[in-house]
Amino acid sequence: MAPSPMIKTEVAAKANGTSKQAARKRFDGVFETLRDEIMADFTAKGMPPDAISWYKRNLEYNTPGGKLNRGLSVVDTVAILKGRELTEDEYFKAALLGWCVELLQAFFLVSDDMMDQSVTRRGQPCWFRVEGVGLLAINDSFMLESAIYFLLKKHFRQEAYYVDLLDLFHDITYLTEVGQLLDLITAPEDHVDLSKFSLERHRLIVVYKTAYYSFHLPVALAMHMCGIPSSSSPSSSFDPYKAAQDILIPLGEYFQVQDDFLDFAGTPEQIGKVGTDILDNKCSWCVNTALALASPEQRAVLDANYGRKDAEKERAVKAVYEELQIRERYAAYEEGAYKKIMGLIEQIPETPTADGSPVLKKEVFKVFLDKIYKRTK
Ligand code: GPP
Ligand code: MG
Ligand code: MG
Ligand code: MG
Repeated sequence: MAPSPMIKTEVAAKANGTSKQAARKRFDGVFETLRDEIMADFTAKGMPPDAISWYKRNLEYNTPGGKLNRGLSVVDTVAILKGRELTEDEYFKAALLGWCVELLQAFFLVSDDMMDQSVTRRGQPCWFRVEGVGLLAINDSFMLESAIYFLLKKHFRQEAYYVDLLDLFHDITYLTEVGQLLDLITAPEDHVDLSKFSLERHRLIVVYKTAYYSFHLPVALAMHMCGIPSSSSPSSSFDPYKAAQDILIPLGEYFQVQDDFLDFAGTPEQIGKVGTDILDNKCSWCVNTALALASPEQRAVLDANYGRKDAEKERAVKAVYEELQIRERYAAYEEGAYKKIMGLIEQIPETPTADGSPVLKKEVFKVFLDKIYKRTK
């Protein structure tokens, strides 16, 4: 059974808000340190002032300023796995890994905005649209990616798990690029072909394009930092990284389905933006669910109106969604996803290992799930 939503008093909610703000401020402070380290190394290479100010502006324009959920979740996961407050050094290292996830995301978003010909990102013009940037943004995105490996080398080169961190970033970058490919060939902006869409295609795109880097990466980084070995003992076949992935990928899928649903059903006050998935020909959970259920007449309406930059046509698509009861179907999906993921979490063994090495905890995943269950923004 899903729990009833937690009732928060106004005071508790406010205290929560304040501590969230404080956590973000501390995390932001680490970014400034890291940016200064990157710039000090760059300057020491004999770079001229125009190059220094360019790279600094690239880092500052594209890395902070988002919701920072991915980066902060590395810190939160390390704290849960350690089961105590972090030392200053542990906090810094966890936050550094968090910022590496944010740099990876910055690299993806700068280039994705060029591929998607997007206009704004995080309330400001996309980097490639900034006066004087243009196609140079391609190189800037590469430099954001390189900053990850500079920071990992500087701070983790001596650790036994350094190579695991490198493998993880490389593997997940590749998987995300695979997802981007699937996304781009399934739903080109300028050519609507709904026969390419399906719920299976949607799942594949979401898992590769979003779930690996947003959900699996932060937790796996935290697990490496806490010294969790890939197999708990030579006699055990349990692999905690595989177990974590088996929960985090469905969790990421569920998260993206929520995002797609809210793009259709959320009010601008709730989600802080106006949904554009129908206008933009997105391979969204909503259209795929509608396609799977539509009568020939409804299918014809979808074919004629989806992905056209026209508010009247968008309304026609939304009317089909309502006829097909997308809201009720989403509520049923959400209950099913919650139960399935809870079931997976319950299977995580927490028994101490013979050699005393740290183990995975159910709480890591429960915190994630509780954060997103029934979210409306
Ligand atoms: C954003 O998806 C794209 C990614 C998160 C991955 C990009 C990967 C690369 C290898 C470049 P989107 O375009 O659907 O979302 P948004 O609406 O935020 O642009
Ligand atoms: Mg995009
Ligand atoms: Mg895209
Ligand atoms: Mg969306």
